[in-house]
Parts: sequence; structure tokens; C-alpha cells
Amino acid sequence: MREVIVGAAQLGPIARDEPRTSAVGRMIALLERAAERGCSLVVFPELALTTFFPRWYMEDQSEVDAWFESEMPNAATRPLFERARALGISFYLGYAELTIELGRERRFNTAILVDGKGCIARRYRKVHLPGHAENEPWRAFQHLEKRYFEAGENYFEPADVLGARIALAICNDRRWPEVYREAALRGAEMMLLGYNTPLHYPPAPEHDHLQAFHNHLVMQAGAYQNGMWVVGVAKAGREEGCDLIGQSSIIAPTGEIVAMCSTLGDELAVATCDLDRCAEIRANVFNFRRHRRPKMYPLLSTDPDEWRPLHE
Ligand code: ING
Repeated sequence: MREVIVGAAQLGPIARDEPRTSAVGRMIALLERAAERGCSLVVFPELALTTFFPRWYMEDQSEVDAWFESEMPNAATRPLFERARALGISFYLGYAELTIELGRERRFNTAILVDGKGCIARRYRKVHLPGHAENEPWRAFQHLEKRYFEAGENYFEPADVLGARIALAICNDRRWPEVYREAALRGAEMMLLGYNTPLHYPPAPEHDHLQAFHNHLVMQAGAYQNGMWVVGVAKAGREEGCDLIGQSSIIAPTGEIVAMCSTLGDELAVATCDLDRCAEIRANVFNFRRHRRPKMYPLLSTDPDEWRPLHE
């Protein structure tokens, strides 16, 4: 048995004018609770330092950049890094990253995995950016991730932390089966992800009542079909007038939800995850080497010009 006690540290709403130090203080309180419950790994949500700012259209780049972190850790987050290190807890943190690469400003929806010594073991940049790039006033609220972020180009390569092979994803990534499969083919035993998911989905409001179902459907399928633990953690509740789903969960390689948050506020759900349980699936029903037929799926990673999808 290779057991890791994992905490899903859900956050309730973060107000537009709530300082990062407040969000960090709330996360430290969850870290303390996690330590009391023996956790060695804690997962926080996507964009966990601020309100979900892509819900607003902004033209002034300096206004947009106020939501980003230009270094990590920084003055606001160092207390979180230091407390986690003192407690010997590794953690996943989602935030908006502004970085300079080859003299060019780059902006990503980023998540990091910080090990028990306070070192960043993996930095992941969100590959699947949902939403749109221009103002669409017909929507009750915007979803401008395609405007404010560049799409990441990380290949879901797991990091070795706590004796586990841990891959990272962010929010919309969890809806794409390729994400879990690519990570599993690279040996991942656990997928960590944070999310900000509104109840209302403007392009298809007839699906609003299915948001919670779809949330668990994709993560449970990803876990079972790839024999991996999945930890999905929400920023939840009514945030600046927008209702975000909760139900942060820890899901076993069998697809079973073994721990779940039941409020829409700051809440910790804990489970003991035996990483050797991945073999129950990966050595049997989804033994990739024995049963999988990559030659029969040639379009899965080919150029879009070869696809004939239902809609462009
Ligand atoms: N949020 C949502 C998500 O993928 C969304 C966007 C909601 C897409 C509902 C489709 C349906 O959970 C983020 N931040 O990706």
C-alpha cells in the first residue's frame, strides 16, 4: 500500500475587492484543518487568489494585469508556502500567471504543485481555454479566458511527489478525455485539478440543470477509464452574482466518489488514497499494453484538417 492522505480544499466565493491576503488566510485555515486530519497533500481551486475575473470584459490591460501574479511565491502567497512547508504539506494552487519569456509578456491560467519543502515541483498552464475572446453582451456574464490567457502547451507529464506520479489539469481540461489518457500513458496515478464552474452556461442554458452531473461524470469517467485517482476542487457559491457549483470530490480509480464537499463555502474533504489501487484497473480492464489499439484511433491526435466533425 502506498497511501497518501489527500485534502480537497474547496473555497467559497472570493469577492472582487477581496485582497489576496484574505484568500491566502482562508487557505491557511484549510491547511491547518488538513494537518489535523493527517493530510500530506492539499488541492486548492483554479484561480484561487482572486475572484473569477474572466466573467468581466476589460479593455484596459493594466486593469486585467492587476489580477495576475508576476512571481510565485510573492508577498501575498509566501505565508501559504511557509505554513505548508512548516506543516510538511504539498499543495496544488491555481492562479493567473504573468511572465516574461524571450522578452515577451505571456499570460496563462496556471496551476503549480508545491512539494513538502516548499519547492515548485510542476507548473502547468491550462491547455483547454473555454469561452470567447471578444465582449458578448448577450451573456448574463462573460467567460473571457480566450481573451486574457494564452493556451498552455504542457503535455500532462506527471511529477514525482510524495512517492506518487501526480499530473495537473485545470477546470475545462477535465471535460476532455484525452487529458486523463495522455497523463495515464505517461504513468500518472493521480490527477489534480481546480475549477470555477458556473451553474448557468449561456450557450446552452437548457443544460444548466446538468452542470453538477457533468462535473462528476467527466471526472469519474476519467478516473475509471484511466485507473487513476482524480481530485477536483471548486471555487464555489455565489461569487459576484454568479452561482458556481461546488461538490469538490476525491474519486478513486474505480470511479467511485470517496469524499465530497457538501457546502458551497470553504470546506475540506479528506480521503486516504492508496496509489496501488490504480493497478486494479491498469493491470486489468484498462491494461493499455494488452487491450488498447492505438492504430485504430488515428484521428485522435491528427491535424484538424483531417477531421469531419459535426460542427466547426
Ligand atoms: N469553467 C467552466 C468549465 O469548464 C464551462 C466553463 C462551464 C464550460 C460549463 C462548459 C460548460 O467547468 C472553466 N473555468 O473552465
